[in-house]
Amino acid sequence: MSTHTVRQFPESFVWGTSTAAYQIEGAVAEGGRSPSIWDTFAHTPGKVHQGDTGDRACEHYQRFREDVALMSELGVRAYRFSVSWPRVQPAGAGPAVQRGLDFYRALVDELLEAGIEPYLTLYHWDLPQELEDAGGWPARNTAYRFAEYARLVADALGDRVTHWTTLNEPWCSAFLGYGSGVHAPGRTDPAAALRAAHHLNLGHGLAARALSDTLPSGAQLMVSLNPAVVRPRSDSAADRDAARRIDALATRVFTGPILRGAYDDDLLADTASVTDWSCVHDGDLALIQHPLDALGINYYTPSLVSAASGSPDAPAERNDGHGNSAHSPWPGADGVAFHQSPGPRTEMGWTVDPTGLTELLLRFHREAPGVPLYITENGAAYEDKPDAEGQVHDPERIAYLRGHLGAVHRALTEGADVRGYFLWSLLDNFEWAYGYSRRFGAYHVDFDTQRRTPKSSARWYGRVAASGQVPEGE
Ligand code: GBH
Repeated sequence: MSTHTVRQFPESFVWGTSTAAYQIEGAVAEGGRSPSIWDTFAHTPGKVHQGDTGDRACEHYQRFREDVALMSELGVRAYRFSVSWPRVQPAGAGPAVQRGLDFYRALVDELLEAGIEPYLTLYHWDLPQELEDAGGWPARNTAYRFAEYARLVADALGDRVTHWTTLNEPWCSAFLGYGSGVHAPGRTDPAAALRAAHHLNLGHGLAARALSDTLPSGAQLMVSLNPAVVRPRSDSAADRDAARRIDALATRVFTGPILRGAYDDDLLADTASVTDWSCVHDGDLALIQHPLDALGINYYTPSLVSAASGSPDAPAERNDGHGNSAHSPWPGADGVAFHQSPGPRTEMGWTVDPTGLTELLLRFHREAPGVPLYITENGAAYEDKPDAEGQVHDPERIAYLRGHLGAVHRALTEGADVRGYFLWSLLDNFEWAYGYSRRFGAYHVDFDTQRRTPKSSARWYGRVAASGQVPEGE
């Protein structure tokens, strides 16, 4: 008999894993798929670590049955994946390509047969290149195109998918894509980044309406955000103001319109020198504030900020992974410096701090009353080298997961309505600008042989999913 304390999760709690199309599928020229902005970006020299691309990735397009079998072996009952827009609607307009829809129908059927509930995300950053050429997210038309695409997918899969997410982390699409340029399409125009943020919000609202019109009753509509946990470095008024600014630009620029139907006054004032917000038309905010059935939260690490003036840490020349970069992803917040939070770090350099996850869940329990919450991504990158026997031991990842699941449990006991947890990620995959150099998977992938090997964390997570219990230490 173990004497360890055990945290018991509700019977109905959903345990899953998460992926995204460009990060795992490969097969970029199969089935009539056209290039997305990530194909273009990854094939542009100097944009992605060592010139890595998603051309093959995990070959999930060919190996999806094997990957569903991995999930069965793991014992998880839910899978969050994204649909590749250029696979389904290559030009970003016009009719759907049947072969593209067929792939996702086959994937969904394979999941349902295995007793795994599909959680479908419509947009995880792979905009059809043709739409970028027409202006991308800074152009209003992209929001309308997104809603049209949402309707195509809902028409095709609405009879078998219950859980629908419009966007994944629109912050990254807007501010890393058009502000700092470290993500596709690699533009560095602060005003364009803010317009992109508004058009992503509008796209969410229009798509939410299209989904509500199309899907059968009982469907669940959500959006996944990466709200920041921003901590001021000191209690000074200047540092607290820096934290307020980043909270506005990271989180409230989305939750304001989506949850409350308004952009907050402090955000509008902070960004007034960058944009006049004339991209917000009459009626937009009412559309964006479409009722949500659930809110998805992605959490990895908190941010530590201070007022830049008099700070000993000069802003970094290049992106340093914390928010300091040559081109800032924070338009209108030039006076803010980012710092390394104290504590152990993952291979991304991100500080391990589970308390941030409890804070976020309790915050949205307050700010989105009555809206169930899911952690749609959480996880960690570690080195994960196979040993002589080919086994991958990753005790750090187990510790990370144990800590963060403890944080979820704490939020539950304090009243937050948290319904599920999706581990990022099922597989090691294409980690965006880091290419294949960072591994987040429960399964190790050898990118030469495509061999998948469960890490020790996979077995640990499988036991948690099967029992609904998180042991405090082992
Ligand atoms: C998620 O994004 C993605 O949804 C997923 O596809 C990805 O693989 C996973 O996490 C792991 O990275 O230095 O100012 O640029 C992560 C999102 C990571 C958001 C780091 C902001 C740093 C801010 N973020 N981040 S900055």
